[in-house]
Amino acid sequence: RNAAVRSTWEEGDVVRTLPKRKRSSHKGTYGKLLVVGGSRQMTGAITLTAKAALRSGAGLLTMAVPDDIYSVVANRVPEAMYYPCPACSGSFSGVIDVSALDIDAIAVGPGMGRTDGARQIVCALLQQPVPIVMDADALFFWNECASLVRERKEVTVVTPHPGEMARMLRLSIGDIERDRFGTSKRLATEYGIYVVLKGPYTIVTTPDGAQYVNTTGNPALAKGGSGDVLTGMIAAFLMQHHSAQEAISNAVWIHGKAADMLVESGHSQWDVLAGDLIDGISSVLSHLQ
Ligand code: NPW
Ligand code: AMP
Ligand code: MG
Repeated sequence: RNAAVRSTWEEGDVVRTLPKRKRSSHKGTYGKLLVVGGSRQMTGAITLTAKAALRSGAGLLTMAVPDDIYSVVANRVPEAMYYPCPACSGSFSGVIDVSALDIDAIAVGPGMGRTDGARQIVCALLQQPVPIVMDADALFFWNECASLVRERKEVTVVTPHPGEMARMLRLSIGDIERDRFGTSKRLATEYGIYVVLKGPYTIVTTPDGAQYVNTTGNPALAKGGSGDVLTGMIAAFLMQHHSAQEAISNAVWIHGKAADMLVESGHSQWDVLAGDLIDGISSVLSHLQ
């Protein structure tokens, strides 16, 4: 497949590319993920990201959250380990030193807030030599951290909704919606990154400009927290696939399919919660098995 490719990503592609769990494996086989985010105003987002990553097969997960929301978050995700950010009162401040942590990938941004400390942490994480998924408030700092992205050798994934994409490119939301393919391709090829432009028919664009359009999902996803779930799924899948494009496209497809299966089995498009999507991951994965 080359840079001219523009195609849909379908169930057959997911079945073909989703890695099997090996009999001779252990938790380290499936990757050690660090998720960074949360603030006093938004304790749920990073919880959703973490749970979605675990439901998507991540082997080990560490959550870095501000010190004073640690107990709330830790109560909700017993499977995670914690790196409470010291002296982070309410939101991130100062730099956390993650260089000593043994990690295979990073997801950063959900519920993080937009403080100066958050910006410093995003910039510091971009210098870690592991794949990174930037979402939500991490994207708010795009223009300040973008030069660091160019220097990265490992996979970088950004997952903007049209509002975030508009801010990143200093365009209007209308400009993005009128040219979803063109604006995605420009960002992906200019920085050598994977761009996931969300919305109905989410587009995944690779650093060489190939584009894959998702075919699942419905307006049940139009509710706070849906994107935070997707971030955890993408990060977990990056650690378990050889191809970043396949990892990202599979996560996006399964995320949409979870919403589709929920509305086909007892839920309506009104009542689905982001947390239900996490349970929905189980239904999709067992359906694919
Ligand atoms: P409008 O005004 O709604 O029409 P922001 P965010 C626009 C956390 N969360 N198509 C939107 O337009 C996140 O993780 C925490 C077009 C507005 O202009 C982040 O950390 C939760 N336009 C933080 O909140 C649950 C669209 O973009 C702007 C669009 C802020 O994230 C909720 C808003 O973007 C949430 O996930 C679309 N599809 N979508 C929790 N439980 O802890 C959005 N816009 O200001 O970057 O804010 O996405 O709300
Ligand atoms: P966020 O705005 O970051 O919470 O992300 C929203 C998620 O829900 C993304 O994965 C979107 O693609 C998805 N989504 C939102 N609205 C719709 C819709 N009307 N149809 C399909 N997917 C949607
Ligand atoms: Mg979001």
